[in-house]
Amino acid sequence: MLPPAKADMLAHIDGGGPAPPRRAQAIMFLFNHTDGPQCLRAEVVPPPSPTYYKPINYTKHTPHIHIHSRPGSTQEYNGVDALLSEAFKVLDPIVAEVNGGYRFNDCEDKCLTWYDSSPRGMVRAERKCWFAIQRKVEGLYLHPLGLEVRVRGGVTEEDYRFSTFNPRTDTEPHLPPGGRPGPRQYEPAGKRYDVNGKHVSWLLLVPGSDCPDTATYFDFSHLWDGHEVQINENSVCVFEMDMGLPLRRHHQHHTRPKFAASIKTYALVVRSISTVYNYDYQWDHVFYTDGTIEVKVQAFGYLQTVRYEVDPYSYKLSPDAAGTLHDHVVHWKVDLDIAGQSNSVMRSTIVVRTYVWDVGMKGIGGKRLVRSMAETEHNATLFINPNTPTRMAVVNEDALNARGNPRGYCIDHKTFTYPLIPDDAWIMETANFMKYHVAVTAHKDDEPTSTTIFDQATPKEPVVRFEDYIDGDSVRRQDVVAWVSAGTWHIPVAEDAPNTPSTAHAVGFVLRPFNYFDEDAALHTREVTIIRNDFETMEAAVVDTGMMAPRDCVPHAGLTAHAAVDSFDSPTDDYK
Ligand SMILES: [Cu+2]
Repeated sequence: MLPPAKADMLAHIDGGGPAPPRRAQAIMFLFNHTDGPQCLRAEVVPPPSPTYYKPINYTKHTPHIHIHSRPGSTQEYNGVDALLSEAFKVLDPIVAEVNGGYRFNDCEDKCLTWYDSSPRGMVRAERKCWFAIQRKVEGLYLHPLGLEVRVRGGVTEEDYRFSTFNPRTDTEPHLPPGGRPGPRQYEPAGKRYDVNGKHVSWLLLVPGSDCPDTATYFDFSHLWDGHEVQINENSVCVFEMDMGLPLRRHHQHHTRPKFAASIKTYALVVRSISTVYNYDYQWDHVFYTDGTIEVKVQAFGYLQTVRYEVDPYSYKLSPDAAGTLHDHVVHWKVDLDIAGQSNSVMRSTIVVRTYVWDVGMKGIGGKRLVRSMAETEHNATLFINPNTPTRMAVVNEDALNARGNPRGYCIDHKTFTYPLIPDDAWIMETANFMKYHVAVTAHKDDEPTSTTIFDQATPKEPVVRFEDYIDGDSVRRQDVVAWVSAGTWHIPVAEDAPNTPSTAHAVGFVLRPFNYFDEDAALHTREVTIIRNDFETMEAAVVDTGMMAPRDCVPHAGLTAHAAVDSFDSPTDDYK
């Protein structure tokens, strides 16, 4: 799909105009093009049975993409396999001798295999790449052979168990009493969101392990590395979730009027998981009832390891393998339209001012806010610095909330990293987005993405350098786009085998209402529980908020509203 121009889309969604025609994009690998071999991005017209194409040229992208920038394909992998097979006719006897009989050719149950790596070159006319040789066992990513093969004594079959998911049986299992199953989520009165085609609506103010049992699944289709449409079934899921903590709460118990109030945190989650060779990335978009949108990616899967050599580079996490130090940095394009498209970038920085009366008194000074609007793309960037805490928000200066402040949404990082490598390192030619925790640019349909699929093949000569988008356009009362990078440093340890734990490897940010509403938007749901104490009778009562009572099938375990009422103090009111 080639998305329509933003103006055409808004004319349809907001203006009631005709739906923009569906557009299709094809990426063609033209080995014998008259202008030289190349990858050509083109709009193919008319869908669904196109008869001609129009090349797509983005202003800041290089117009000619070399054929060597194409991603790998099954056909090419078959070629690599054949080449390696040829090479191992010589290598197999040596390798088998030092690796317990594992060989590439004629191997039966002790086979070697290889996996792909990136980049496939450095510059555009280059295509050469390392392929790591592994033992072909479950969890092969933890079984590097290493380029310099060392004899370190035999490796027995049992030693391969560490890289599998098989439950360990040689120690006492950690079982709950009676082997009881864990808590399950259920929807006592059915689903509260509607799915209509690709449009999901939730609240409107009126099977499995990847996603909860109650989720709704969508398929994803693509046309890559083949001539038939490939359908990835159930690859995106939508579900509503009880986050298990209050969104807001207070219990006023020691003064009149006594009350307890709490808003439940329900969230609608849109989730997809992509497995890229050894790693699995879970992409979550979490929508909360107070208008907050959480965006996060969690990493799971097998580490790409190297042969363990010496200490300073890594920790050892298997008999042979070292977990290599690496970063996970993700870049998002966030197109916020706050009360229309005329938006600005507002910075709120906390500064400490020392007052006259603080001198000589070890005063802590007073915290103040310094607010400013960015004029151009050059000063609409955010580099997170704990010494100058700053919230950056996209706001509409001409749309004020009831308190007189510009309505906006701020970008709140959950995690962030710094590149650590020098600015002129080769990877920074394509990954320079890592430097900017936020960069806001004027919206252009001509600037669709910050990298392209070709750039991992030619990192020194990428099709697009993200920094070129930051070229001085005005971002004051403009349609703007926020580019957000969030990452984490991964220091692999023993517990990363066999699999990287998701609990520590989440990266992301939160889009939070920043004076966008006049008050907490969650109060406009009915998910509020309020228990008030009547002054005269001193009886506690649950206020009816109009929500349907839980169905009978709800187990009466945990703290129900009735249990909360019982927990109220006795009628004796000690406080005046
Ligand atoms: Cu990692």
